[in-house]
Amino acid sequence: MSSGEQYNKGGASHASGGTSSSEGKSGRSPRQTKRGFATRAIHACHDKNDPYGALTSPIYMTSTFEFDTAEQGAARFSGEDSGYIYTRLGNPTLNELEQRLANLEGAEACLTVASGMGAITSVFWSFVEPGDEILVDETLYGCTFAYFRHGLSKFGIKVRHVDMRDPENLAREISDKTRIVYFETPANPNMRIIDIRAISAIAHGCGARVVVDNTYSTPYLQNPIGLGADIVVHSATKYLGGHGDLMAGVILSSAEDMEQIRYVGLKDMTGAVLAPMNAFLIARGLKTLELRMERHCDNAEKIAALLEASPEVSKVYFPGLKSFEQYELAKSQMRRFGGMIAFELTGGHDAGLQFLNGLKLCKIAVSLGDAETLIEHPASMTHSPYEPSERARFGITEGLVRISAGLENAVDILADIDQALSS
Ligand code: 4LM
Repeated sequence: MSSGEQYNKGGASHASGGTSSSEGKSGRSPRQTKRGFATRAIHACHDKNDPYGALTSPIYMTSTFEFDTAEQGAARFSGEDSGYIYTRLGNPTLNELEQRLANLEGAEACLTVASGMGAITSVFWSFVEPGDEILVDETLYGCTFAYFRHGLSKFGIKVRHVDMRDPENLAREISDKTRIVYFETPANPNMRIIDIRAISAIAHGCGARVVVDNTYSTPYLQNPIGLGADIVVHSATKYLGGHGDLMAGVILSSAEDMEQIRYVGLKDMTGAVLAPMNAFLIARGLKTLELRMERHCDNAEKIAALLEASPEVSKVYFPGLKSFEQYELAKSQMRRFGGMIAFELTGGHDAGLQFLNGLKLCKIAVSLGDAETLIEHPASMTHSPYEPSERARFGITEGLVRISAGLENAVDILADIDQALSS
């Protein structure tokens, strides 16, 4: 990490919109301790060693690295020489991005991988063994749920679901067999908020690691490690890439845990290595992350207000609404409320599908965090890996519609949603 670029250990308060706290008080910045989020997302950990002084770091499109001598090759394998060996173990393009992401998320170490699922599976294969137990929240992205329910459980790992909205539920269920406590906050698709501080305190009391999927918030809105979590994962396919043109995942943790995740989870177990071209595209996406997140948040707030006022809508799930039952908790750990909204129509499931088919501008598509507003029906799409009875039990209703607010002009998104609702 380059000098002056310190870890951010804060929670919701980190993103100062480009000013450090000292700057805020004095109006000047004589001795800035931590640069603003956008500045770090553009500059942090830039590798200045390019022979031509390229402002944008080159893409190292190479799978392997040449050794000067056989002895040097052996020394790299034994760890005596820290140079590169093979891109599955490390690559300069990935390395620069990883250092920048660690800076933004307030972590000691980062690993970029081929997809969000690659990130989640690389973490679990690093730390669980047959006979272990993991406790996971009830509401998860559908394929994450499928990995736990149908994947890990086949290998003798006990997976139990706990409604983590109430930390007392975790306190009742956790035991010394629990290796990992896992959740998303806000959770996909129904926006449940989990108290990162409270859950981490309980899990650590029993020696379990806390893994948080921070995809919905990005490091701009929420920093789980600063709130007590041990490991953060992201689907960088979403806001971090930001343009709907790549698949990628990110893992952040202590340097010690990352040794295990990189050299066991990624190297030997999943092989889910990120392509250098995609690392370059994520680094490009990061330069506008703050700008984009502000716009996603603005648009989502306007969409949520429109939905809340609509007679066709029976319930809106958006943590930025005062009527949202976990509004205060969301405010205490997120800087703003993000770009994701879920809602139910009074007409239920059929009205939901009719609404989707009535859209003219917004796209009917899964995924999230793109420039385009994306709208989908979780029960039949992203959350179809849940059995209908599991969806009912875990609060993923059949009529739920999910919106990823895009970057278009709000007036156009609102007009499209309004006409689709009245149709
Ligand atoms: C979707 N989501 O919801 P990759 N974690 C979270 C996610 O939402 C996703 C992943 C991990 C959606 C994909 C179709 C909270 C994905 C998995 O898709 O493997 O990069 O991320 O629409």
